[in-house]
Formats: sequence, structure tokens, C-alpha cells
Amino acid sequence: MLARGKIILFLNLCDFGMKNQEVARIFRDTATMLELKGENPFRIRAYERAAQNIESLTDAIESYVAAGTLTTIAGIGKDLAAKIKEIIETGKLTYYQELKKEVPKGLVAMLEIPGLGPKTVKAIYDALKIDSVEKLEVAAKSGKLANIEGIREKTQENILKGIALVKQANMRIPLAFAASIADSFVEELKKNKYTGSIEVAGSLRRLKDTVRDVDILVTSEEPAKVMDTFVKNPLVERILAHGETKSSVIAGENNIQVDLRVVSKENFGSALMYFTGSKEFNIRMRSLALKRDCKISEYGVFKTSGKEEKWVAGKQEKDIFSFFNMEYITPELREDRGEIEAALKHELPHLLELKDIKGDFHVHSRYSDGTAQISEIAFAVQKRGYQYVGVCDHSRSLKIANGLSIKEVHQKKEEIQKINEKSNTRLLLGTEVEIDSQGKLDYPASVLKEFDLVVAAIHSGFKQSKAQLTRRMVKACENKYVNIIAHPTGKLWGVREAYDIDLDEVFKVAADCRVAMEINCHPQRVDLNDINAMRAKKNGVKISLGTDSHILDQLSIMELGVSTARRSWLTKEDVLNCMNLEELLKWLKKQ
Ligand code: DGT
Ligand code: CA
Repeated sequence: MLARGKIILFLNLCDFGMKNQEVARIFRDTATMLELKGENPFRIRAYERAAQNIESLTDAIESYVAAGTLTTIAGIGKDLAAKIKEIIETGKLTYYQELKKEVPKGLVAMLEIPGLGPKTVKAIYDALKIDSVEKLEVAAKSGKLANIEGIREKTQENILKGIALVKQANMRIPLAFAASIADSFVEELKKNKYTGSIEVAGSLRRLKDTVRDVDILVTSEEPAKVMDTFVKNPLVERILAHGETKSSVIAGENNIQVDLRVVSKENFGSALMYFTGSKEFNIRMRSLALKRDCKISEYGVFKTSGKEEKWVAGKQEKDIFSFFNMEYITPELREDRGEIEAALKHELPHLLELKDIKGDFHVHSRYSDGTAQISEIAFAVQKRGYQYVGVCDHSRSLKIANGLSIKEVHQKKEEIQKINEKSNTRLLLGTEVEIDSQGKLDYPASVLKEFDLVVAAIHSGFKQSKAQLTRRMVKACENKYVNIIAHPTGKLWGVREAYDIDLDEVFKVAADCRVAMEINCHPQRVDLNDINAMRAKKNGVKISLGTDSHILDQLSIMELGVSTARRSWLTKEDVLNCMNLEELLKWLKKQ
């Protein structure tokens, strides 16, 4: 399973409901600009509502444009309809572009700080003329913000924490975002007739959850022409270097660095291995080579005797592995976590693959905050060839996500039973139930026992102490109705760090109580990550993959979860989603 095929799919996942999302985003940004300018609150609200309504449409917005029915969407009048038409036809909105010019650029950057909304940004700007993240940081550190009305000591602290998060997030971006950028470059380069072989290397090829920069390798008889195509890519924001054999650019919305290297055809394999890394893996391979009187570098494997060096392998990666008489190590495993030793003994694990996945345990329907009806979910998962799907909606106390009352749970149950009578895919009546601050669940036992699948999760009270959070999670695992814990560390890229919790303690209890831990596939979550999923496995805990889909196209991000599972050395036996329906139902029955 090589990265190329995957990356194309990643691009699709970033394309989901693309135009609907794009229009909604532009409207939301317009609302933000209006707010920064201190405009009429009713107008601001109108854009926000329109964005929300467009996001929850199940049909593509283009179809409304084509049919001339935009004004049938709630909150869309003639004026907004014309604006939507402009966005669909031209890809942008002149009104928004003009507004953006009127607002200092730095204010927009300040909005990226978690918890800092347009109102506060405007208040800070009006009071102290602060118009950049840098100035904001200085002011917060010196305590100046506290003099502004509505800003408390605590807000100041949160702003500083937020700035640190943004800085960190800007350094590494989620795999799926980087993959989509890499893919655009690769597609463009492939159109150039002088491009020979081409591969993405680095952490992206290893499918690491976050990526600092994108490394692309090509072979070419006319490197200068390939480099030209590369630096002229429309995604390029800035050219850092434009050379004969290496060029670097900053590209895309996330300002990620993309490097292109031209390497020789004869040593494409050794260059690919070197630039795929990881650095730790390379170091280990080098010492292995030394022990065998060899040298390994990006230019190939050389047999050494005295001062003599003889090239022995390097055209393809697999030649290098065979030369050392070891199994081929898939890029996901190249982290020096024991894979080299295992490959030498021909004992690498048989990692799970996307085709082994028989269902998804975490899909939201329209009953809570998803956009699809249950019947649509049934159809979509059947198309993916699944045997089952857990339709897990939020529970009653999570009002913001439209959590289900007990009455609604019963309605949903009835609907699911009806669909199950005629569907080939089994819908599991599920819930993503809130774990409260004490570790208690949001429904009584009498309701919990009605579900086929109980996924428990924390969505509030992240700031408890480590002991409290651990106790809370342990208690949830001990609840006899719980089957899975969703996104166990709460990490959300660019928004919040993982909360402080004793995972080993939780894993031990989970193993005893037969509770699985989720790898949440969402690109900004990847939670558990590879390290934690390995720890879970070591403790005897089963892993479940959940896409946390809120719209149907997100079902395809299962692939990201599979990548993480593979990086965690997981096999079919470790993962709940690889069970067939019969085995699964047996596993779920705990009482
Ligand atoms: P990233 O970019 O931080 O997400 O992670 P990588 O692994 O893509 O790292 P990067 O882009 O710095 O380098 C790409 C590969 O090149 C890396 O995985 C291994 C190789 N490499 C880079 N620097 C060194 C080094 O100092 N020693 C060795 N042995 N290999 C290196
Ligand atoms: Ca890299």
C-alpha cells in the first residue's frame, strides 16, 4: 500500500461537499469582516445564518443554482442568491474581497487564535491599535489588555496560550491537508513530459498524522524544465529557492513548504528511501550497512573493502531491502520502533488494510448534528461494502450539537428497526454519550441498555486535574453498557492540546472491562495517535476506527484511521472494524 493511491483519496476527502463548504466559508468570513468593521448586527447575523443553512444542505449548492431555486433555502433572499451565484461561477465574491481590503490584515490573523472572536479583536484594536499577533503577544505579556473593558486576567492568559497553539499548529499541518497540496503539485508535474518517475517522500509518505514540509522526488532528463513547472504552480505563494536540482516554495492556505528534488534514475530507490526517512530509521539502516561492510546513502548501497567502493543496489527500494536479506518495510513503519529487527527476522506484522474494514462505529445522523438521514447513511455504507454501521448521535446534555432526548432515542430506534428489515447492511442503534464531570453517563441504565452500541466521550470539563480526568474516564469504562471510548485524549489540531490523563491506567481498566479505544479518523483529531494506539494494544485493548462523519463524504476518511492503525503496527485481530457482523454482535454483548 503505497502513498500515491492514498493521496488521491485524501484529496477527495478534502473535496467533500466542496462548493457548499466553500460558499459557507466565504459567507462566514464576510460576517467576520462586517463584525470587525462594527457593522449592523442584523446583517452580520444574516450571513452567519445563511452559512449555517448552506452547510446543512444535503444537496450540492450547484444544483440550486442550476435550477434557479436558491431563494427556497431558508435565509437566502435575492441579494444572497446573487452572491452565491457569483461564488459558484467565479470561485470568489467581489463584495468579500473589497471588505477584506478595508480591514487590517493582522486582525484577520488574530482571529486564528482559539477563543478570540471578532468582537474582542475589534475591542483590542479600538483601544490599543493592536493590529498583529506579534503586538498582541507583547501586550498580553505586559498585562496591558486587562485595561480594556470586557477583558479579564484569564482572557489574557488564554490569549497567550492560544498564540502558542497557533504557532505550533503553523509549524506542522494535518496529513490530509498536506496530502492535498502535494497531490496538486504531483498532478501538475506529471503533465510535464520531462517528468520521469515521481514520488512523495518524507513524513507524508510515512503517513504521519502531521507534516512539517512536503518532499517530492523526480527523475528527469531536463531538470530545468521540470523546476519551471514546479515554481509556477498556482498554489505557490512564495519561491524560496529555484535551482537546477532543488527548488523550494511556500504554498497553499497553510503556507506549507514544498521541496522538489531531481535525483538520478539509477539511484531513485536509494534517494526515495533516504528522503522518506524517518531520520531515526535512516540512522539504523546506516549502522546495519556498516556491520555488513557496506555504506548506504541517498546515492545507493556500496560494498566497501579498504578504500574501494562498489555500487551494489539503489535503483528501487525493494532491491535495497533484498540486498540486506530483509522483508520490505512499508513506509508507515519506518520510525525505528523495532521494524528493522523484525524485517531481518522476516517477522513483520501483517498490517490491516482498508479492504479489511467491515464497518464504521462513529457516524452522526440528522437526529443530532449530522446532515444525512438514517436511510441515506444505510445506502452510503452499503455502497462502501460495509456489513454494519454505528449510527451514534449525541446525547441529551450536549444541547449545542442537538443531543437526543429519550423520546428521540425511541423514535430513532423505530426508524432503524424499519430500515434494518430491508437493508443488507446492519444499522446499529448507537449513541455518542456524554461522560459528565464525575464519570457518569448522560442516559440512565434503562435507556443505555436499549442501544446496540454505546460510544462514550468527553466534550466538556477538559481542564480538570489529571487525577480527576483519569478517574472520570476509568469510571466510564467500568460502566457495563460502554463499548467504545471516542477520541480518548481530546486533542484537536490548532484548537486544543491533548488533556492530561493517565492513559495506561485507563487502558488497563478498558482491557478488563472489554471496552475498545477509538482511533478517531478526523484529520484534525487522529486520536488515539500512533504512539497511544500502540500503548493500548500493549495493554490488551481493542481499537475501533470511527470517522465521526457529520456528512456522508466524510465516510472516506476511514482511510486516515487505517493509516494511523498501520503506523501503530495493528493487524486485523487488533481492530474491531475487521470483525464480521456476527463476531461483532457477540463482542458487543457484555451483559
Ligand atoms: P517532517 O518534515 O518534520 O514532517 O518530517 P520528515 O521526516 O519529512 O523530515 P524532513 O523533511 O526534515 O526530511 C525528510 C527525510 O530526509 C527524513 O525523513 C530523513 C531524511 N533526513 C533529513 N535529515 C536527515 C539527517 O540529518 N540524517 C538522516 N539520516 N536523514 C535525514
Ligand atoms: Ca518533510
